[in-house]
Amino acid sequence: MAEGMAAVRAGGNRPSEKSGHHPARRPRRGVPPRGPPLPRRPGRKRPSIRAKEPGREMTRRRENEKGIALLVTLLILVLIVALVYEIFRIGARSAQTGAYGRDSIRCALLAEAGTGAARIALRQDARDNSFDTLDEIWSRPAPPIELGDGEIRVVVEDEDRKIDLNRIMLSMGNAPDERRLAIFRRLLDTLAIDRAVADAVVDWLDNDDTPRVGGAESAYYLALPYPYRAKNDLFDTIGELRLVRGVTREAYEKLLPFVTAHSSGKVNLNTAPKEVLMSLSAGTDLDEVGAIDAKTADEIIEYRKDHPFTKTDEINNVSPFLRDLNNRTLLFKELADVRSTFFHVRSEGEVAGTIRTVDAVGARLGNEIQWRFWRLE
Ligand SMILES: [Ca+2]
Ligand SMILES: [Ca+2]
Repeated sequence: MAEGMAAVRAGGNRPSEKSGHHPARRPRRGVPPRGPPLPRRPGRKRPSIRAKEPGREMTRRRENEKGIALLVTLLILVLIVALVYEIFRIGARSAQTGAYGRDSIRCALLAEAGTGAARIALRQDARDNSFDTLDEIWSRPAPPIELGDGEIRVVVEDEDRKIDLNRIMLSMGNAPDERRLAIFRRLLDTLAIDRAVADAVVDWLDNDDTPRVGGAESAYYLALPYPYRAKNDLFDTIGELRLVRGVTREAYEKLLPFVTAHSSGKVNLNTAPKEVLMSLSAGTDLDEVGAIDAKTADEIIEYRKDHPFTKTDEINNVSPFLRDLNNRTLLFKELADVRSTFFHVRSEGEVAGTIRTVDAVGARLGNEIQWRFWRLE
């Protein structure tokens, strides 16, 4: 404001100086110059009235000067009004920005508080039992938490209900685990997505630059309009899938509920959706004893509603086919579990229409939650 006033004063001084008759100033239009008259332009006569009536000329000059003074005053007024308006406008805008910033910080704090609530629920659940189902303190849909004029909305989902794309690669990073690759292929079949996506994912993960049949390495990605290299390493977030050849927006949205980049590597039989359960019977198991089809997956889902699995062998109770599959293969022992280790927490804080979200993945180890991924949106 002090600056504004200084500007007003400075702006006000300049025109008044102009109105003073400083000898060095250039003559302005309409203001007769002092000193000797300017040479006349050839062929142009001055009005004879000026020569004949010097008294009236003086009066006009004074009137002219008065008119200019009035103009200058008006100009100063316009300037002051413009400046006041500008100061008011900037003030109003910064007041708005301040309110937004304050709400934004409060929203972020609320969202963070939501992750704290999720952490407490997950720790409590670990004390309650050693299996994880869709009907527990962390997994039941939680109502919004009202806090003052703010609101927190938290959704917790275990990542172990999904297929871990990073586990497709063997630990040396140079070859896929064929059984896990077959599981992913089966998921692609179920979702009606081109199987070649599985080969492109393997190329994305493996540390060589030799493309598989149907896959893609840097040579392919570098020829794209916006070129980039194949990662040749594990996924940090599942969003990276969008960079992989063949993963269109449509394919990505289909895959999103069923794939993860952070899990124990074992699918939780208590929480896995139908599409994931149907993928589990891939690979050699398929040739030997048949596949978990849609009907068998439905039987598992129906059974676990009343009888949550407390150990994987309880799959034997669901149907003779599943007992046979379990006894003849190591499928459930090696690739399935009844508990979850990784949890995705999405916590929204809202104040007066402003929303901030924490998107996080935590690993529950014993009774503690370690955040492995954390993003404030
Ligand atoms: Ca539990
Ligand atoms: Ca590669």
